This record gives sequence, structure tokens and C-alpha cells, in this order.
Amino acid sequence: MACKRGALIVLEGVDRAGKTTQCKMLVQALQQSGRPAEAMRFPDRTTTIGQLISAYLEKKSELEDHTVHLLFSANRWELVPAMKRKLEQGVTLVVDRYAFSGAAFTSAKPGFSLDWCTKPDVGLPKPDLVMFLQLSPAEAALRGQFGNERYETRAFQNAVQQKFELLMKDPSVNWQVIDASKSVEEVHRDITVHSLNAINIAENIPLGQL
Ligand code: DGP
Ligand code: NA
Ligand code: NA
Repeated sequence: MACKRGALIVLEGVDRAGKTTQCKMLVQALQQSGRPAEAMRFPDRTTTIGQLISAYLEKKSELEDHTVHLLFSANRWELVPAMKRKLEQGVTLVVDRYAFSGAAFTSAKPGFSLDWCTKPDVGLPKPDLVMFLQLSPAEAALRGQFGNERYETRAFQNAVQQKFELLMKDPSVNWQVIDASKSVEEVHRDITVHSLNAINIAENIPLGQL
């Protein structure tokens, strides 16, 4: 019995754009409308590799920059069999960060080309839709202070934003820019419209590869 596959939907954006809240709201809305959906997030800090990444982000350990880049990618790869299984079962996956965060965050460090940074993620399942929650640095600042984790500084986040802007020029990825300065409910409505559209299209085409 062939079942229609689920869609792979990713939310990206700089810190405090509201990704985590919107992922939860989207999963809930899809489920309530009778569409199987599950949330995922990267990094997934629960695996062995994820624990290495988590300690690094919490500044409890130091890792060489190339090494940590490859660990973030490995953390995505280790979840691929489970992701494919779910998608084939018809479950739509709503993912909080993916390979685009990988490329944007590492290429924001000195000495890392965007080209090198995208390589380890080549071949990962390709999202049917990537929504970028756009929020200006000034608006982000109104939402409160940065946290204490690695990368949580204004200068670094500005560099990350510029890298995302380069990544969004790739026409082979279905990018949709979402104005994250709107109210939580308005942003949710925009995200839901794009997601339902992507789910309908994904049913009829095979899952792609990055
Ligand atoms: P979060 O749990 O969503 O707050 O993300 C953890 C932090 O790690 C956040 O600052 C973004 C960053 N990050 C996420 N994915 C990657 C990646 O693949 N590579 C690098 N270098 N950083 C990442
Ligand atoms: Na964070
Ligand atoms: Na988040």
C-alpha cells in the first residue's frame, strides 16, 4: 500500500527570531488538521555526538573549528535513517535548524569558505521548504539579551545573517522569507500557508538531496 510521503520543512533564522515557538505551533496545527507531523531540531543534543556539540556550545569544552563543523554535520547524518523512515510513513517533519545553519555559522568564522562548509552536508535529504525567519538586529535586540552560549554575540550573529543571505540566493532550494517582526499569530499564519502548499507538492514528487 503506497502512502503519500510527508514533507521535510525547515525553519532557519538568527537567534531570537522565534523558530522554536513557531516549530511547535506548526506541528500542533498540522496535527489538529489531521496531518501527521513531528518536530525535530538540530543540533540534536541527545545523541553521543550531540553531547559533544552541547558541551562545546555551553563552553564546557573546546573543539577545533573544522572538527566541530564535521560533528554538527555528523549529527544530521546520524538522524537521516529515522527521518527517511518517518517521511516514507507520511509524517511531515518540522525541523528547527538544518544544514543551512551549519554553513552559515561556520562560514561566519574567519578562514572558512561557504563552499567548504556546505560539502559535508551534500547528499542529506533536501527540504521541500526552508523558511527563513527574518528579523533585523535592532528588532532582535528589543527581544532581550543574548544568552551565554558560544556564538551568542551581536557581531557573530550579524556575520551569520550575512551568510544566510548568500545561502538564500541558491535557486535549487525552496527558500521563503518570513517577516518575523509580525505578531506570533501572524507569523504562524504565514508559515502555515507555505507549509500546507509544500505538503501538497511533496506528496507527488520524490524526496530530493542537498
Ligand atoms: P539552538 O539549539 O537552536 O540554540 O542552536 C545551537 C547553536 O548552534 C546556535 O547558536 C546555532 C548553532 N548551530 C546550529 N547548527 C550548527 C552547525 O551545523 N554548525 C555550527 N557551527 N553551528 C550550528
Ligand atoms: Na541558541
Ligand atoms: Na532556537
